[in-house]
Parts: sequence; C-alpha cells; structure tokens
Amino acid sequence: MTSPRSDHRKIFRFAAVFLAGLVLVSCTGCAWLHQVFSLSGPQSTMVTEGPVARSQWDLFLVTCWVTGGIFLVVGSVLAYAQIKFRAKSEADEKSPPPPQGHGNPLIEIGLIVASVGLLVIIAIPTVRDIWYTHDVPEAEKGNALDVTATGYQWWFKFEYPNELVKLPTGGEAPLVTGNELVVPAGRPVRVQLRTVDVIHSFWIPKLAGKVDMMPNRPNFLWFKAERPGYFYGQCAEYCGESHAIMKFRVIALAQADYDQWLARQKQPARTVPAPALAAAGLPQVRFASLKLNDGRALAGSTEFDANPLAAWQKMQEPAAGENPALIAAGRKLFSSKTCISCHTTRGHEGIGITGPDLTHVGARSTIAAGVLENTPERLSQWLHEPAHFKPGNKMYFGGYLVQDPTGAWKQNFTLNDAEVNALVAYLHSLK
Ligand code: HEC
Ligand SMILES: [Cu+2]
Repeated sequence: MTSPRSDHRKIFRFAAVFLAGLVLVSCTGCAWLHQVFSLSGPQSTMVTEGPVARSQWDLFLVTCWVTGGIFLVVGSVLAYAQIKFRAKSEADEKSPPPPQGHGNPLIEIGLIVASVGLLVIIAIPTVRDIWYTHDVPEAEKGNALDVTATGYQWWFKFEYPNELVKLPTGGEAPLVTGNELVVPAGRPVRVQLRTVDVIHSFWIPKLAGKVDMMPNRPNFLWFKAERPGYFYGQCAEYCGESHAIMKFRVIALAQADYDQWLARQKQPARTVPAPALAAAGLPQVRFASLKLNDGRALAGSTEFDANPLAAWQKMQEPAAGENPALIAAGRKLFSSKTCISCHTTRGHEGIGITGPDLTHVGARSTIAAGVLENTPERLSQWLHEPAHFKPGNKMYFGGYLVQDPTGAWKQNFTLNDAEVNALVAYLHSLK
C-alpha cells in the first residue's frame, strides 16, 4: 500500500543515499576526481595559467560556494522536516495531517533579504571580472601585443597588425599565420575577434575565454600566459559540420625566443635551391590511410603531447636529409594542382586567402586546425583524404571537388602517391 507518508519515506531514503554518495565523492579527494574526469587535461579550465582564466575560475568558485551553501541549508531543513514529522507508527499514519500553515511574514521577508544578499555576494565579483576581462589593465596597456583572430569554417587566422611584412608586389601588410598563435610569455595579448562566415567562439581554456566571434562586429578579449608553454584552444560555438574539431594552439615563448620567431616569420617562404629532377626520382611510398575516428589520428594521442613545446621547437629548424629535387617538384605541383588559389606562400606562387597561410607551415606543430600533428605521415594522409579528417571541409569541397552548374560535385584534381610525397617535402621545407 502506498500512502503519501510512505512516499515521503522513499524520498527520504533516496536523499540520504544521494547525500552519502556526495560526501563519499568529496572525501575521496581531488586527485581521484582529477584522474577520473581528467580535470587537468590540456583543455581543463581548472588548471589556470594566466590572470584572466584565474579570475574566471575564482568567480566560478564563489558561485559554487554560495549555491553549495544554499543547497546545504535547504537540504538540511528538508531532511530535518522529513525525520521530525515522519509517521512513526500505524496510528500516526492513519491520523489526519497536522494543521497546514502558510504566510509567515517574518520567514518570507527573511528569505527575500537572504536571497538578495547572496545575489549581491555573487554580483560584486561578477561585475568586477566583467570589467577586468574586457580589456588589458591600464598599467599594462603599453606592454600589450595586438592580435586579430578571425574564425573560418573550420580554422583560425591570426594577424599581427603592428608587425608588417614586405609583400612580393612591393607593399606592406600585417604578418599572418594560421591555427597557431605565437605570443610572448608574461605580456598581455589583446585579441580582436572577427569571423568571415558564421558565429565562432574563441576559447583557450587555461588562459581565457570564451568570447564570440560575431559577423560584422568586432569583439575583444585579452589574456596573459604567465610562463612559456603550449596551450590548446577550441572553437566553442557550434559552427557547422567540423565545429568540434575546429581547434588552435597558443605557443607562449620567452621574449627573446619570440623575437627570433617573429624575425623568421617575416621572411618570405624559404627557397631550397633545386637541381634538375629525374622523373623516376620521386619516391612512391604511401602511408596507410587513416580516419579521424581512429584514435591514433588525432594530435594529442601520442608522445608528441608529452612535451608539445619541445616538439614545436624542433619544427622550427629544417629537417635533416631534405631532398631538394623532391621539394622543387612539390613546389611545381603546388601551382599546377591549384593549391595556390586558396593558400598564400608569400614570396612563392601561392596567393590564395580562402585557406590558411602556408608561408611557414613547415614550422607549425599541427595541421588541419590543431587536429593532426604536422608529421610527414599525417600531412600525407591529410592531402590524400582531407574529407576523412574534417567532414565538409572547404579544401575538399571546393578544391578537390568542384560543383558544376547543376550543383553536382565532380572531381577537380587527384593526387597520386608520388605527388603527395613531393607536396609534403615542399610544405615541410617551408620553415
Ligand atoms: C578550395 C580551396 C583550397 C584548395 C584548392 C586547397 N586548399 Fe588546402 N586548405 C583549404 C582550407 C579551407 C583549409 C583549412 C581546412 C580546415 O582546417 O578546416 C586548408 C588546409 C590546408 C592545410 C593545413 C594547414 C593548417 O595550418 O592547418 C594544408 C597543409 C593544405 N591545405 C595544403 C593544400 C595543398 C597542398 C593543396 C593543393 C593540392 C591545397 N591545400 C588545396 C583550402 C584549400
Ligand atoms: Cu567555429
């Protein structure tokens, strides 16, 4: 037989088990939680590495404590009422319910005052942090680096408006990089956020975020990496098929290393002097094909991420055993296969702007917007089958395939194994 009272008893038992579970979980400690839910992973907001992310984390904690306190008070009153007024015997169960009271002005006013007080406790740091995260603090403004980040489906362009490079045509333009934002550690970075298509959102969990990249409206955020490091970024606003793998990296360097990186980036694309090429000289190796849903494909699944900063640094130098003939063949293919219409290789033939700037792509640690490590194997797999890794991506749909007037997709060009190998050698020579 179920009566309202035995229902109450069930609720009471459930609440007791739930609370006991909660206590158990909190007692077993943070280390366990961190491990099970990988709270300290590369995209964790709980291990902060800069003042902006820290202010956001602190605010989260204030809110947690206040709401946790409310939960405890309300939960205790509920538990108390459940125990105190429960039916203790058969007779209790059959007796009429106790007199029902409502409308105690003292309690009602008390609750309103308490709620307002708690909201004020949350509001003060919230408002303070809104101002704090909006722009670089006055005292540090002179030391700030300006960057413009632009979202594309599904990658990021980074521009340095105050770092001008000479164009082959004679003019000057801001330095442009793709998918890897290199900044000096210890200095504030003010990021202007833009998009060329839909709404994206800029988020570097350990440093700052999230702020939307809105069409036709610049937004801003700033961050500071307190020490040199390698940080993961992620688009945080659903923006289409490959949204979940629209990533980027932030590499923070000591000022001297940053200056060195900057000087190299300002150089035009690196040219390796080419000997005459015998057609049979192109190697025919092909790496096994691989799909994104194979765990091995993703950057972050190998030794690379044991020390990504060191891996990034290694990419800055030309690899031993470069093959100049192969590189020259790759450069030719880069033109003949229409890569140049979407990608810039400043100083070489590439002048396109619909894909990431590849002038120094060989010095990046990842490709395909932070999704794949920039190894010969992965780059080769990317060029063979870009659509395997990023569904819908605009290099495959629009480059490898084009739409005829009826809207049907047809093959525009194909790449055989030898051609991919040459392109990989060329792209990796672009340090
Ligand atoms: C229709 C335009 C288009 C053509 C043609 C094109 N690409 Fe791309 N490419 C893109 C776009 C867009 C991306 C970004 C894809 C993404 O991450 O979503 C890209 C990404 C890349 C990347 C990764 C860059 C990075 O930093 O993540 C490389 C390398 C690359 N393309 C090389 C090539 C080569 C080589 C060719 C010629 C065989 C080529 N592309 C042809 C548009 C194009
Ligand atoms: Cu996006």
